[in-house]
Amino acid sequence: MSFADETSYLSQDISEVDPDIARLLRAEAERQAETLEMIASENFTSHAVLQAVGSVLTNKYAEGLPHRRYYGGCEVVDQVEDLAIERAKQVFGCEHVNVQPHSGATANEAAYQAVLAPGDRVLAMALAHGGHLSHGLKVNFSGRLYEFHHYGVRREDCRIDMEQVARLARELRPKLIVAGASAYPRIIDFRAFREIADEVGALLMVDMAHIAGLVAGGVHPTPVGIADIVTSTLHKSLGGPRAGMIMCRADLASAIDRAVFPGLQGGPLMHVIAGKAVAFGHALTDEFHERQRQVVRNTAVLAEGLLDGGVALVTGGTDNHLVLVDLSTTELTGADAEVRLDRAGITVNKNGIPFDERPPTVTSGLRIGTPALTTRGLKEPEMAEIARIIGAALQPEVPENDMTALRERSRAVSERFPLYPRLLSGSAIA
Ligand code: DSN
Repeated sequence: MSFADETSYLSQDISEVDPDIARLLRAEAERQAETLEMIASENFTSHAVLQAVGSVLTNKYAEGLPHRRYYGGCEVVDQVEDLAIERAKQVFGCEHVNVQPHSGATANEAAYQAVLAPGDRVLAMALAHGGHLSHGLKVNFSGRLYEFHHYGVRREDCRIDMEQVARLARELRPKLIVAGASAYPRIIDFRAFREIADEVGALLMVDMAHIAGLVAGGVHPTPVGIADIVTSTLHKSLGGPRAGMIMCRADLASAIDRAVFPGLQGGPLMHVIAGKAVAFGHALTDEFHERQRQVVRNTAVLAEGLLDGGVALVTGGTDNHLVLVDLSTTELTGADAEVRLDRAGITVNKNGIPFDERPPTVTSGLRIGTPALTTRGLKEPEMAEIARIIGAALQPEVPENDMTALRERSRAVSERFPLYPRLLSGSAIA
């Protein structure tokens, strides 16, 4: 191939141009297919979304908003972004949406920038109790720029302590209250947050990244219409491309739009916005709604099976897409347990639990979610089998032979639900 031969350079397959990366793409597709993916914030996006994200739209600069761009040649991508916006509004019933944030963290950053000045006071859920690092962790931009204070969960039942939220809100008079979590297994009462925000004259923002799919599917109460601003990612329970979005009341629209661009980002990722449009299209289907109901049923069966197997759960169960395993009374740490399950063919992440005495790199918890496997087609019987595998893998001592047998059982489950067969049967991935 001559580099000067543009046609050849442009049209060559990745397996010819870059066999190293091609091999790694295939290896990752095989890893995803051959293991049981239970990281609560992950999902499998559709082939159609992968096609949109891998499209020529990656070539296009489109700074600005549809029909008000700073570049020529935007007539096609304007239609793509219009469709993403229209569909997002249909899915969530929001007054305004900006579909340009690259990620959940940048969506949050833009939302703060739209309504706060540096140093303003914010009340949000503590990361150690299930919040998120962009909700004011000291080493995160949010904790450095704004004066964050944190509420948490009650010691006795690990549910969000709404009395503490109200008390802190009255004492601190924050400009913004943030609700939303990355490791909380129960329904969040957005109306209760609204009442507190109204009482103290604060704005309410909900980061619904984890539960966006459940909200779109009608199996978790929506924060849209209750909160002033709702941020989200697309790639968690919603099952879209890796990216973020911001919804808000109509009167905050221009502040939000200006915070995203030019406040924070340059050119939007139009290929990803096309993937968002496809994902919102999926979310409007009956099949998607049924899948979200199945996510909740699957997690309930997983929780029941784990409890039956003697595995303790934070809050004693779940209402949503995840369970939080409590290892605080065992010798096994979250870090050990993550490795154990990895060896048993199940991918999860160690996670701090409320009032954890172990450091964040070790932890006393595991976060286990069902959205990815539900997308793959697994139902209650498979969840019951997975709960048995996890229960066996978390026993104090697991001989090597038993671990091998557990891995084979996981493999037997995954083999019955092929993942991306069209990709894996071809010579190239994507
Ligand atoms: N890292 C994500 C999660 O796993 O929940 C949150 O950004």
